[in-house]
Amino acid sequence: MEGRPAVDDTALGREAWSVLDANWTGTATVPAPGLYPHQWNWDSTFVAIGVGRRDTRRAGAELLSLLAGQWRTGMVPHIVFRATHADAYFPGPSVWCSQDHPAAPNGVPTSGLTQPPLHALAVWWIWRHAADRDEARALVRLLYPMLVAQHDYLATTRDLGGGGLAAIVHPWESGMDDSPVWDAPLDALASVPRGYRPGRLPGRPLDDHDDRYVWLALRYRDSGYDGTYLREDHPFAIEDPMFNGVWLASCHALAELAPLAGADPGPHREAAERIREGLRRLWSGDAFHALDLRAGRLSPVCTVGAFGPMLDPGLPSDQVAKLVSLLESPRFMGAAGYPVPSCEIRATQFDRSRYWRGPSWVNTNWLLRRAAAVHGLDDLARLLGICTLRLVRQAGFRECFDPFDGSGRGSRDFSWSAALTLDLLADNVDV
Ligand code: 9WN
Repeated sequence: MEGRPAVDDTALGREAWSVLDANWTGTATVPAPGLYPHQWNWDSTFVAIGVGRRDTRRAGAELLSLLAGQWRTGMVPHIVFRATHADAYFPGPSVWCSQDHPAAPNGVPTSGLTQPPLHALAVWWIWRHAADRDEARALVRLLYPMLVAQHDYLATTRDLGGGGLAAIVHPWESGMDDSPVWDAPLDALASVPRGYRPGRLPGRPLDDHDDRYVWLALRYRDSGYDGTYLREDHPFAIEDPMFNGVWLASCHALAELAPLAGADPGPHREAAERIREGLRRLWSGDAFHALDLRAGRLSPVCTVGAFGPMLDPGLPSDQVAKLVSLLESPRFMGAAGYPVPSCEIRATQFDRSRYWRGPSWVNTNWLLRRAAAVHGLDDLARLLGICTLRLVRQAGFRECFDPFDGSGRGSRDFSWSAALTLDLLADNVDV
């Protein structure tokens, strides 16, 4: 365990703000200095959720800067690059070649993939907590059409399975990049040449998968980021329960926001119903599992993604009960000193130190806390909040944490860990 004194709430909040200020580029917040020098999609959304508790304007600036990278298809890219640091991260702008695509924004280099659509939920969160309602209302009005375009893109171009869910076409789109859920679909890819990116990052997953990540991204790029190619030829297409659970929550949020923008909430409620119906295919009897559309089967591995659909307030109560019992069992929280492990502990793929294969993360804890609150599970929500604050108090704003002893893993001064700490502190979860 790294030495770090426990700090009181005021000091912890101050430390969180100083991390966020240090990671602020003037227009956006990078996830971590050094390792991730650009703007990432769901990272910035979590940042907006946290900073919005005190500063609506800065939360809005964060989201607007991300949405400056939105493609005319509605797709919100997973990375918006800073031209000044073009070569500081691989794969960078010269690999994605967004500038060659007619739907990409002019002068804003981006990746060609997306990440979990948490944005509408974040905007609703900012609205709900804003001190200055006029400012927040103006922000909602400005962002609403962009959010609608994003949701339309997911509902059309990404409904590859035809059942109302959005498919991810690359592990990076899940945000849980190295999850063991992607192992089998990656292994199933036909003969991927080696050497795209030898020795990408220390401590990252199976080397062979690095080549597969890049190969997959290049195949999509070389199709011209084409929706028909995705539907008919792309070899990786997965309906992920966390991605779709987040999307469903964002549909509910858009329904709440629509009247503020003078729009009809009805279509967002209908979209939420369609996703809820689609998620039924991902239910195995005790949890939600990712559905590999190419192999036609559910992933046998159970991860933190299994709980994503709990973000839906309309999830049937028997499914909620089963998910809570799984979450509290020794497969997840019950055997972890510092929940929630990103992969179930009894899985052969579980690894307490490797990204998304075991460590606990502040952002997924936040999502599960929200899911618990949505179902009135106040004790569970409180426990998740307390445990998360204990992690950052003891180990700092690390990227992720060992679920058994709470020691920090990955980058230091990680933005979403700092920002979501601010959100938890604002809720007084310790009290
Ligand atoms: C690829 C920035 C991102 C997070 C992801 C996390 C990691 C990138 C990487 O870092 O992904 O997008 O280099 O592996 O897995 O959740 O958004 O913090």
